[in-house]
Amino acid sequence: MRLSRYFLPLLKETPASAEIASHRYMLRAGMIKQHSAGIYSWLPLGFKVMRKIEQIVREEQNRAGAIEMLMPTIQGADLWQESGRYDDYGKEMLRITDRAGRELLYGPTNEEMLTDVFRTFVRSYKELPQLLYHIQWKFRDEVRPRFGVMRGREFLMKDAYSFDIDMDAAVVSYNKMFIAYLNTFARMGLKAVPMQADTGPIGGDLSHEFLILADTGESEVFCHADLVDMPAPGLDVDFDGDLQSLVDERTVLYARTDEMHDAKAFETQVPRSKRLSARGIEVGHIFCFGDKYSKAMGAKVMGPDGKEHFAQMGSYGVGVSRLVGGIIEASHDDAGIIWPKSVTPFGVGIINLRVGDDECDKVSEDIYNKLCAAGVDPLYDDKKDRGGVKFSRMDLIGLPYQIVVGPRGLKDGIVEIKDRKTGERQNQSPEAAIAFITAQYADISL
Ligand code: 5CA
Repeated sequence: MRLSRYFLPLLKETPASAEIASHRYMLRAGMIKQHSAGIYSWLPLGFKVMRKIEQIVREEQNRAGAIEMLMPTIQGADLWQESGRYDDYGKEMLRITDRAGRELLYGPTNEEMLTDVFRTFVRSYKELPQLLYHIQWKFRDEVRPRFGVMRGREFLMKDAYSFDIDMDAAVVSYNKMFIAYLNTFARMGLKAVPMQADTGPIGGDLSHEFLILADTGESEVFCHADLVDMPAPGLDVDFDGDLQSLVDERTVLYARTDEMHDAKAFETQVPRSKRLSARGIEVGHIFCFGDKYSKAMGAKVMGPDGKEHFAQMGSYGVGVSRLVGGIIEASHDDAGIIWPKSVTPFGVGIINLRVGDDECDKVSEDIYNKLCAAGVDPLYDDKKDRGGVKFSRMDLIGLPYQIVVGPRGLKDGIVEIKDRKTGERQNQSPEAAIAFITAQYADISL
């Protein structure tokens, strides 16, 4: 993409309303535009990142055996009356009436709707387990939408739902999502810690929140420090095998959000030097709530014993749009965002320091064309701005690498490569720079 043709409305001033780095940088880097509290347009740069996050989530759901579908954003009130949650949800639910006077709502989650799909089509234990997901917009009329996309009112969520014949089988499904989540967040460069969590209006006893630690996080968390650096299980996990030991390894140490925190247990179970109390951003939340919805809504299957059983269910959410902000909270500096390679909106920025100079234009165009052909998706700054403006703009939007093409270097046949994260610079021939950048993305699909 040529910057001169892109839509990248950068802000010079930091908007006063933005309290945390991710919100500030998302506004300044032209990623989002607010329309009303907690409701945003995703401008091209922000949208590109969100799509990449969504794709990683999708790939890891699929790897775990979940199947993608799509349910509507607008739901009928009747299903929620059946489950008993129509009143429970209170003012957080956006209620709508259609022209026929029918009560509708903008879905805050989809347990009821998928339970309805399930009870319509599934009759026998032989069709179980089922693990279905969609990636769809949600609306929650939050009391305090804030921190940009972190606590929005309209937000994009991946939500999966599992149906099993009994509780043991439901835990097998739960474990699949538990492991898939760790791999998902690790692919985005995040260290997400699973913590015992409160289940709130979703319900059930078995539940984990996945939190990334950040001072600006809304949740207060307490955990054993060793959990933070525990490596993700890895993409070669056999999701048809027994995952219990992998889950146990990551749940045996103390890790709880403040609602579940027990100061005594924390002290007795965790040595003083390992006690970590911090703030965190909740990027995922998984629940196993058994027959809460299947019982209320009559979702039954015939079991091997010839009797009817209520499906045992779980639901599993990832905050896709929240992750865009979460990743920035975890990875930025004073100059701007630092994207991990896996979610960067463009693979590399090419800065032409003297647009209009024959040699600079020729070399920049050549690098641009070759990197496009190599599938690295470069952003070429071909605008006629001063060097300083170009450097700070490229630092702000945070692409992992920059290639700087200037008249002085070209006299010696070199361009400069800058690593955005480390600030390291190296001089290379244009061909070597192309090869270097291409190699950095060899195992990442952009
Ligand atoms: N039905 C369950 C699982 S599918 C559910 O709704 N869980 S949840 O309420 O915990 O939401 C799942 C994830 O969505 C959260 O972990 C969080 O990352 C994200 N999320 C929740 N509320 C918001 C919000 N207001 N803005 C942005 N993301 C949100």
